[in-house]
Amino acid sequence: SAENAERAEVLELHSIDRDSVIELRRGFFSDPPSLPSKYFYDQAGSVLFDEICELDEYYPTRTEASIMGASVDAMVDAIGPAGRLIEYGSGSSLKTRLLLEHVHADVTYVPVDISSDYLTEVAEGLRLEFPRRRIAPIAADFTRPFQLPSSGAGRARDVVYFPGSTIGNFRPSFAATLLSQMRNQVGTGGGLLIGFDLQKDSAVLEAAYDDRRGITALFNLNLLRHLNRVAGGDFDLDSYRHVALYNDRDHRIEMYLESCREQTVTLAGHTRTLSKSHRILTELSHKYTIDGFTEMAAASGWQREQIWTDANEYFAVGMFRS
Ligand code: AVJ
Repeated sequence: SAENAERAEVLELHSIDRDSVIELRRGFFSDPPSLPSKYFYDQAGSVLFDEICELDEYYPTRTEASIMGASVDAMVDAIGPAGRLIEYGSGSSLKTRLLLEHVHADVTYVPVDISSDYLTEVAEGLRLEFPRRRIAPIAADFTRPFQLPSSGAGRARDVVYFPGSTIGNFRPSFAATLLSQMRNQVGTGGGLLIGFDLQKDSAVLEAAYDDRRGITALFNLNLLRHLNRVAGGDFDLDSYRHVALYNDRDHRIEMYLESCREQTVTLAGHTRTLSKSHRILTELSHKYTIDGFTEMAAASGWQREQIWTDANEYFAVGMFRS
């Protein structure tokens, strides 16, 4: 019935929290409109992202994995007999398992993720795979301040692990805020092991974010399907096209969904008009130089200890100390 449909809609709208509704409205009902990248990762989006990682054009995942594979011993030495290895974001990846296989036996692994269901699943899987390792998940949105349980007296240092160049998705000012938050969490002497993507030929970058098979386009459009489901959206998926451009001045890939016609859209209880060719910003992916990233980290209280990169210098993994 209409009443049930309405009740379901209200429920759906409440399947994201109040802060997220406010954040959505603030982004979508301003100009230019934007939508938060975190909505890429529903179940379908996570599957599409895994497919992206396998694409010929998408170099970051395999390059980072090969850097980690080549230098895992040095990384594990740099981590030391840490108190905790705190991973910001999921934690089911190949890179995580590589580290868990090699780090000191007493290290506790602390995955931090916004989705507590996903976190439980990941933790269960890892406990089966690494029965002797302590695994202590924390359900939290790492883009907001959150508390780590105290590590207890006499524990070795904590190290934050932040792979995947996820740091690149944030504007440099907010990336610096996150780096400071991490610095405060681990305290003096703590560590940061972080992956970041490097500046390179714009044709290589644009191909990585606009692949021939159109998987990245599906990934981008899926964000609208997700918002239709959880935030009362009525996006018509057929009337947007995927756009990925390298912005040379700000050193970043910008992903958009471009409206193919004039249309009105409702989201989170409000309605707006999009004109033909109007672009909705869905993702930024910043590309750094090693020196530029080191400077940003230093300004947030991190001293560079070591940088590992690949032969093409496409990607970098850095170890920093606070
Ligand atoms: C997982 C956020 C690092 O920015 O390269 C891949 C996401 N977007 N293709 C990136 C993404 C389009 C990816 N990160």
